[in-house]
Amino acid sequence: MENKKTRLYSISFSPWSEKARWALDHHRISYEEVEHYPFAGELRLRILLRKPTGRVTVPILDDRGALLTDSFDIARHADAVGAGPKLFPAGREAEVEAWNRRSETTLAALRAMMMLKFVDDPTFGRAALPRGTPEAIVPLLMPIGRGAMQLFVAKYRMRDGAEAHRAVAEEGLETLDKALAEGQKYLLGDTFSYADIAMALVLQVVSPVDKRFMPTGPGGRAGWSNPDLAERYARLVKWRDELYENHRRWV
Ligand SMILES: N[C@@H](CCC(=O)N[C@@H](CS)C(=O)NCC(=O)O)C(=O)O
Repeated sequence: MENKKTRLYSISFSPWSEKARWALDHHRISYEEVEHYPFAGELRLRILLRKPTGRVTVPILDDRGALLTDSFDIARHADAVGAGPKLFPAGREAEVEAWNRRSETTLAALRAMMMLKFVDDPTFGRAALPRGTPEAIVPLLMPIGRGAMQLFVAKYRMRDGAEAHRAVAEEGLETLDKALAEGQKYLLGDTFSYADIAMALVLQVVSPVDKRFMPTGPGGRAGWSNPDLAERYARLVKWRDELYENHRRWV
């Protein structure tokens, strides 16, 4: 009688959603994707999670009633129920988890830098408006778009320690750069793992991956790129591109 589908609530262009999607696709797990719209979609998530207050985020996996509310938990679940080679190789779970923590802090810092740039620079004021908003009404809607971005900045407390974001981002990228210094393909050395997925997605906010693999978010490539970091860590961007070519071909 259980014929509910597995559903992934996600944002098509969000690195966190892509981490979960990649793990699910790696294991050939079939699921239906439900696009989440920040703010507009929040009530639906609160009802799904029965969580009236506190922060709710995507990705969320609803595997026929079992709810997983973090990309890392979704990846672990995919590894447990899926068919592909393990993304959390036996005995190396702690290493993968440490890389995921690094991914979270680095990504949060890079996202905060990007959002603060959007909020403070009027040329990105339209980034929060839906694609296809008619040009004629863009000027009228700009203040609403800007207001939405300010709420987003507040939700994730991005102004807290605003000066520290860059240092945190650089530290994360530097650690990744050192770990790959010998030119190895994978963070665990010999095998592709969730550590690679988690750290590859950090680079989405340094230099977005080719749009064959995932769409670039509002603000476009210019908004999502960080030219000086992309230049300094060009080797990492290349590493990420190769990972996509070799391990994300069936999207
Ligand atoms: N630790 C969480 C973080 C997820 C997260 O920050 N999600 C953001 C991605 S932009 C989100 O849901 N934003 C939409 C919103 O806040 O409505 C995970 O890995 O799943």
